[in-house]
Amino acid sequence: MKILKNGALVTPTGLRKADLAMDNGKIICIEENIPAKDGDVTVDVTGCIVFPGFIDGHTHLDLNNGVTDTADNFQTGTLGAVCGGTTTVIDFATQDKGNTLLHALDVWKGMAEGVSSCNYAFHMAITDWNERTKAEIPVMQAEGVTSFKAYFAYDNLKVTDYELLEILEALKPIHGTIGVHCENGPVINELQKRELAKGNFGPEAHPISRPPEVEAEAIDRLCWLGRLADAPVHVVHLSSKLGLEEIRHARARGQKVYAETCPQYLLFDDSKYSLPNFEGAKFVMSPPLRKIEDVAAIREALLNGEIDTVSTDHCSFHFETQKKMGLHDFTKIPNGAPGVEHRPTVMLTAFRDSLSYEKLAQLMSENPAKLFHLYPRKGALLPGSDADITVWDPNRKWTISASNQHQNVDYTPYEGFEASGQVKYVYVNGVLAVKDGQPTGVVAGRFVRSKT
Ligand code: DUC
Ligand code: ZN
Ligand code: ZN
Repeated sequence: MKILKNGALVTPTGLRKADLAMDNGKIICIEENIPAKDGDVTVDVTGCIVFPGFIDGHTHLDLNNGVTDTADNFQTGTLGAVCGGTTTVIDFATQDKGNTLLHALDVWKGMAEGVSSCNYAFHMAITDWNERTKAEIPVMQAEGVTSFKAYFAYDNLKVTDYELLEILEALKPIHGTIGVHCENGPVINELQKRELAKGNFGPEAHPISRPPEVEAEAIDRLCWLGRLADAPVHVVHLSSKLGLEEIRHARARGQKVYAETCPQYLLFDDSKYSLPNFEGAKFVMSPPLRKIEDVAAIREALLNGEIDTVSTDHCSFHFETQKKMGLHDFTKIPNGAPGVEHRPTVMLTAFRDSLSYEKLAQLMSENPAKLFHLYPRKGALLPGSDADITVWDPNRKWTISASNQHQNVDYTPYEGFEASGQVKYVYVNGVLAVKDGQPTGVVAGRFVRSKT
C-alpha cells in the first residue's frame, strides 16, 4: 500500500486532515493515522492540499481541423495534462461525415491507447445525423461513451436545428449528455466576409466577426430546443454576458442548463487581439475573448455558483508554423489555444482568495465527473474510487512559461503568469506519474468508460 500522510484532503464532505491509503489503483481508506505495515510506502504530504485528480472535460488532442493537425497529440497533451495535475481528459472523438460513430471511437482510442500519461474518456461529436447514426446511440452507451457533442458553427461539423432536436430526443433513453458549441455559424461566415471586404485582415477582426450576439442567439436556440425535447442541455465554453443572460432566462423558466467556461474567458479580454507582431493570433479561439465587462460577468457567475465546470478547450497550434498560416487573413488562423497543462495552477492561483479548495475541486473534478457519468469512480477522494490524486503544494512560487511546459507547443497564453503553488505529486490509477512537478516517465493512462 501507499500511504499519503498528514495532508489536507479535499473530500466530498469538506476539507479533512487525514491520511489516505491506496493500493491496486484504488483508494483503500481515508482515516486519521493509518499505520504503515511492512512493505507499505509512506509519503509525507504535510502542508499540502490533496485533491481528487483534476478532470479536463474539454480537450482537442490529435485533431485535424481540415487544414492542419493540432500541435499536441495524446502523448504530448496528456503529458502536459498530468504535469499540471490533470489525471483525466475527456477528448472529442469526431464522426467523419459518411462514417459511423463506432469508427470515430476506434480511431480516437487508437490514437490514445498506450501513449497517454493520464486517463482519457470521450465525448462523441455527431456531425452526420441520420437513421444509422441514431441506431448507434445505444451502441455508444455499451462502448462506454455517454456524452456527446454537437456544433452550431463550422461548416464541416455543424448540425441543423432540427437534427439537434432529434439528437436531444435520441439521447433521452440512455440519459446521455450533450455539449453544444453555441455560435451561429452561417452568420459568422458572412461577418467574416464583411471584415475581409473592409480590408481587415488581422486578428483584431476575429472577435468582430464573432460578436457575443452570435453566441447568445445560439445559446437561446439550444435552450428552447432543449425545452421542446424536455431534455437538459450543456453550454460549452461560455464566454459572454449576453450568453450568460440566456442561460439565466432558461434556468428561470425551470430548465436544466449546465454551463462550462474556461480559464481564458476568466482571465483575458479582447485587448489581446491588438498585440503587436501578430501575437494576437495566439488568442484566436472560438468563441473569442470578450470585453472587460464580459470577463467580469463570467467571473461573477463563477463566484455565484452559476458555472458548473471549468475546462480548457485545449486545442494547440504552434505560433510560428501554424498560427502564421493566417498572417494575411485572420479567417485562416487555426482556432484554438493551449491550456490543459496550466488550468489547475491558473485557477488555484487566480481564485485562491475567492473560491474554497472544495469549490475549485467541484469545478475542476467532481462536477465534470458527475456530468459526464464518471462519478464516484473519478472526481472524489473516497474509499473505492480510483487512485487519481493531485497533491498541491500551496507555498511554491514559480512562473509559467513556454520554456518550462511539457505540452508540445511553442507558446502559452499564460506566459509570465506568477503561480502561487505547484503540483507536487500526481498519481494516475495509483501510479506516481509526477514528482515535484516533473514527469516520472510512467505512462499509466487508460480509457475510462462512462456509465449512465
Ligand atoms: N474552438 C472550438 O470550438 N474548438 C476548438 C478550438 C476553438 O477555438
Ligand atoms: Zn467549441
Ligand atoms: Zn472545443
